[in-house]
Amino acid sequence: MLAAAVAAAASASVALLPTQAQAAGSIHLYKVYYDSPGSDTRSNSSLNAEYVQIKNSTSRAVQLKGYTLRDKTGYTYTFPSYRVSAGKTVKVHTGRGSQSAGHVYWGRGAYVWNNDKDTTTLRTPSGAFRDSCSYNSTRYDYKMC
Ligand SMILES: [Ca+2]
Ligand SMILES: [Ca+2]
Repeated sequence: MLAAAVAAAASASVALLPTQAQAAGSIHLYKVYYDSPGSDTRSNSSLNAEYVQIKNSTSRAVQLKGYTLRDKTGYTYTFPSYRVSAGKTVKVHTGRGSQSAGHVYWGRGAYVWNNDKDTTTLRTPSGAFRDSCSYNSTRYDYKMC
C-alpha cells in the first residue's frame, strides 16, 4: 500500500513538471528604448528608434491582439493581431511602419516614452495587469526591464 502510494505520488509530481515549466514563462516587458539615438527630431526613423520590446518566455506562441501598452500619462497602444512565437520578442515602435516579424508600429507623430522618467504598463485584453517597467534617469537611453 505504502509503496503504491509513494509511486503514485512520484508519478504525479513528474506529471506536474511540464505544467510548472509553462507557468514559469510569461508575456513580459523586456526593454524600453526611451531616448532614441541622436537628437530627437521627430522624424519617423527617430520615432521608430524609440520602442518597447516585449518577450514571450512561455513555451508556446501567444496571440497579442487586444493587449495594451500604456505610459504614465495615459497614452495607450492596443495590439493588432500579432502572434509572438515561444521565446521570441516583438518591438512596439513609436512611429509609423508596416508590421513585420518582430515589429509592430504605434503610428504616432510624437515620442511617447519620456527621456527622463516614465512607466510602461502591459495589460491583457481583459485589462488584467501583466507587467510594468519604470525608469528615472537620463544617464541611459534604455532600460532592461
Ligand atoms: Ca535622443
Ligand atoms: Ca510619456
